[in-house]
Amino acid sequence: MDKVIDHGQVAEHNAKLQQNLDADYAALGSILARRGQDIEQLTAKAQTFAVALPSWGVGTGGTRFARFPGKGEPRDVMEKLEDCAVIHQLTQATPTVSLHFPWDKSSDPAAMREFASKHGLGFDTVNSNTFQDQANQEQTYKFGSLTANAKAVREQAVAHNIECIELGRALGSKGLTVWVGDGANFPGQHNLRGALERYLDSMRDIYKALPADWLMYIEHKLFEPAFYATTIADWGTSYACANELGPKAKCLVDLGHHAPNTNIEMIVARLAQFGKLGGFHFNDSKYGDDDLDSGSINPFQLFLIFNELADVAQRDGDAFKPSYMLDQSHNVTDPIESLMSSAIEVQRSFVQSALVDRKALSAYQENNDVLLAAQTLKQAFRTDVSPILAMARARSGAAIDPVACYRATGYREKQATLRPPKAGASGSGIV
Ligand code: PSV
Ligand code: MN
Ligand code: MN
Repeated sequence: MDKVIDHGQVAEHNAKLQQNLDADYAALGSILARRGQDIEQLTAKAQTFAVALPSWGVGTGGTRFARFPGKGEPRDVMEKLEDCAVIHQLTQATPTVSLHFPWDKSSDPAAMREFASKHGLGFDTVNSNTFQDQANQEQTYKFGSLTANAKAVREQAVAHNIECIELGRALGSKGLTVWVGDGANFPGQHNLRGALERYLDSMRDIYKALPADWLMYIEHKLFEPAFYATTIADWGTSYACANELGPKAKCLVDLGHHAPNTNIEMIVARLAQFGKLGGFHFNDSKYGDDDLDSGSINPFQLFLIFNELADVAQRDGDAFKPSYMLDQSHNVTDPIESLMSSAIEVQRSFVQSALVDRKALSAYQENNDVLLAAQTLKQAFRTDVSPILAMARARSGAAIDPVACYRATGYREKQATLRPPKAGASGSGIV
């Protein structure tokens, strides 16, 4: 398999760190053994973890005030794939890329497929974009897309989603994520119920175009860009719509799309209970849809979400396979470094959740032993599983310390000369 980073450089990096890692791994192994846990099983589990990369995340994002481009940013989808290949090579935790159309529309999908398969990458769900107007577009989305009053606007938005399915199909994707910013900025701007009726009619047309083995993911978001009433604002609306549409429609939880302090792990539990939990957009936030790096603000929340997922997995077994994707905007860091670190933070929560003694937890719950129930979770959360994650990477041929290894390769400096900036580079400042 082709590698973007020279394999020898990764091996050299790992050779320097292996001895210390072995010592840390042995120490953690004996702590876990005292708790009756087998470190080898946990490492094997860590090696199975995978989260998709957002193609738009490898470019520097921006806010509505400004975008401060980084050096050597990808200028087209092939260069985005190249950066994604680096992230996967150094972490072995990100084997798929989620594309966003029309940003990632390519005149040469065969070249995309070829590059991806040579580098061990696949294509995750595709995302449609009816929250922006594109050059030469006939109808404007200023007053909505799938919910617009004007039939011609709705038809254009539906046709775009169907085109996304076709584009994704040619690349081997198996799902379509639909997020619309549709809503109202003023009370009275539109009929609240009428907007949702039109949304459902549009979504029914898209649903009909789904291939048999595809899923449709409905992504809710509390607000922005609609500041008074967003049509698909919450998991309840998302759930109701997914139910109306049918079994191939599921709900997608983007962690940043809720009011501060919302109990997201409970939303996860509810959606899973009713068979509608489709997947996640991982990121972190302090105030709103901040799109900060996963685990950078509230790692305990991330852990509690994975604790719920571990509960579902125990109940439903292998049948339960939600889709995991990062959805972040990197404004002040090198996006490759942020995405590698974020994938590892999500993987960390996945492994920590496997440390929870589920039998003990159920017994404490049964006996109303609140303190020990809470401490059971805390003990797992407090355990530093870094040596497990590093060992999983070393054994999978990735880097023990991905950021250090990446910096040592000089990849970004090289790209800065190979990829001179292009005005209006793709990727979004809208997140
Ligand atoms: C909207 O805030 C969102 O989370 C949706 O997933 C979009 O597709 C993405 O960000 C990029 O704008
Ligand atoms: Mn999202
Ligand atoms: Mn978002």
